Amino acid sequence: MVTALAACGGENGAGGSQPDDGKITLGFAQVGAESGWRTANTKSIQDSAKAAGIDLQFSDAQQKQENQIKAIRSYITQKVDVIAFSPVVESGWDTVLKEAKDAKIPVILTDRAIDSPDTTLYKTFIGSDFVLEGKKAGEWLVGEYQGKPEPVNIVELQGTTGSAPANDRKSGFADVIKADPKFKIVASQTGEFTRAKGKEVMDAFLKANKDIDVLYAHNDDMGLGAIEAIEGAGLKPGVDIKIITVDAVKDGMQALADGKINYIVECSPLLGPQLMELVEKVVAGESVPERVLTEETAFNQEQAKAALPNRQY
Ligand code: GYE
Repeated sequence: MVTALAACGGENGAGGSQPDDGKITLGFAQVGAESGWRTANTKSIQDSAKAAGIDLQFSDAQQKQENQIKAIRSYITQKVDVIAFSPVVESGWDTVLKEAKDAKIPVILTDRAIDSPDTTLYKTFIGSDFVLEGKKAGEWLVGEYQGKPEPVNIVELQGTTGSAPANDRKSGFADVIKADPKFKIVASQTGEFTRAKGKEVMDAFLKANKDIDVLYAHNDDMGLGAIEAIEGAGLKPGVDIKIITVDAVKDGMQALADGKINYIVECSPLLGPQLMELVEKVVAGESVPERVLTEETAFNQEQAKAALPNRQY
């Protein structure tokens, strides 16, 4: 419940003044609807805004930074109380975020980080540790091939070029597997976090590389697209080619339980409730931590079977 009173009477979002009507307006600039993760994330944000009595202005940028910048500018013009967004790429946000700062509208980064050294441009960042996710993927692989000296040929489907999860999942994974030269990334390309592109790029990987042992996909959707390509080439996903993905959305977990994926590192999209708490605190002028981390785990095939019946997304 928002307990703001008209008596506070301040200007919108000056980082401590309550909106005049007692109802907080949040402008949220979403990346798009590229994956199952994103759909679950959007639902979580919409549901929890409703539950918290927050007026949500929502926009979908269709994976384009220019659209996100336009949406943020329109939230500034509308004088919303708080702006939150999930930056499609890491770079290029300083100008628009300075505009928000000048308008005294607090900004919360949600899900993905930006690379600006100026941390006064936003109040807090809530989301996962993507480097750690990449490391978990690498550690599973190292364990899986322990005691086997033969070369392991890996293909990698990267997320959206320039996005925090693509950069970090790549580097975390690379950091762990570099300890043993038998692990070789023979091809690595973006599949834009979508099923369609995951399939298309995996098709090309299969044509260009005779001997692929492992696929590492930066999300479930690209992995699921790649499974279609692998089956189309007459190979058995999960057996002829081992598959590691990130997210753990239902469709991914089902493929894991069915033996078509071998390991999934979880990345929770359910950021809505925590985001709304942060929004309320920021509007009330309370201090918030600079970084809010999401708690996550990872699943093998047996664990996926056990977790599936209660999976929310
Ligand atoms: O892993 C992917 C989505 O930013 C964590 O974006 C998110 C990623 C997620 O499209 O499926």
